[in-house]
Amino acid sequence: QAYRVAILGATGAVGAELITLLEERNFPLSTLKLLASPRSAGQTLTFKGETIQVEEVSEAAFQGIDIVLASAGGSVSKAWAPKAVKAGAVVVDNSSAYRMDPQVPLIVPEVNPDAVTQHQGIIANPNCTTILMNVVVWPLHQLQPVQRILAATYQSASGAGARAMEEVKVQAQAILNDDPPPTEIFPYPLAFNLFPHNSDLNANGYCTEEMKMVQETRKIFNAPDLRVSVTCVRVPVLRAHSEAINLEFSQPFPIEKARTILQDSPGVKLVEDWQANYFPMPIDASGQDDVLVGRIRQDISHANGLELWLSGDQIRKGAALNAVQIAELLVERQLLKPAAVASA
Ligand code: 2RA
Repeated sequence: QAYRVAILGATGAVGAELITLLEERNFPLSTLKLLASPRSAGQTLTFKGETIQVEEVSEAAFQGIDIVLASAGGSVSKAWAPKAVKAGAVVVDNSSAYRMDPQVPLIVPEVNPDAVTQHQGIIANPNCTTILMNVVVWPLHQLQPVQRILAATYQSASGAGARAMEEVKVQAQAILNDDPPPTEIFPYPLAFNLFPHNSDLNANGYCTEEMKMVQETRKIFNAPDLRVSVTCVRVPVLRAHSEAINLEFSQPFPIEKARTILQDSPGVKLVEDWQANYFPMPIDASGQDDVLVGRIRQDISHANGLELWLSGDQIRKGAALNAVQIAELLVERQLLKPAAVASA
């Protein structure tokens, strides 16, 4: 069987990766519709050698579509996802609009694939940093439940979109020319600099990006009381996020056991060469499906603590690949007709 697929937000960085992945993974589709805002409509993109014109999103555009892969921001998803569901499609939404809605499954296929059966038309793709962390922590959590997670992120420009990636290059060139770096997308120069993630600050002092990692991990792990604390930082890397993670268990977690588990875990690649001091780096993670993890070591400050370091492609596993894997789950489990139509 082949499905009729639409990508909403086709002209963005994640949209481009969705097109690549549908082609690369030979997703069983009969038609691919590319949708975007009026500003981007009319552009042409290529899928399997065929030129497709990007259409303006509209209610009519969802007629006859089975799956919508949406990556056009929260307000676009809020406006259009219910309409797509009403038209009979299942929406895999990459925005934060529905992630914490109790009616909406939030899925990392390596962690909680069975949640897909609960969908009522919309399935949420978690935040990039959550996905990367969850793929690595979950297999360890299966052996010994983690009690507390402390993380710091090193987030690349790609997390803010294609224009942000371009901005860093322009800033770098300007600085090398002794000119002031332009700032349009980012609030401050990112080239040769870094800054705490500039998402909205909450009353507790954490920014929204940090709270996403806390709340989404609890939902995905089905561990509402899990203690998680995160500091998110934007760094002048073009693509692929990195994270330093400290895990606290209720008893010591043998390092060799952690290595063996991670070596055998889906979606994870162990990258450790202690002699060469070679560990995961964003340039190696870019373009890869697996999250690279390494530098696994005993926390010298806590007998039950483990330290690890990861790099993962934010556009791929942190967004587009995870969404396509969810769509593949829907196909495998024959769940493409929504159990109930979400209200508009
Ligand atoms: C970032 N993609 O890196 C994320 C936003 N949630 O900023």
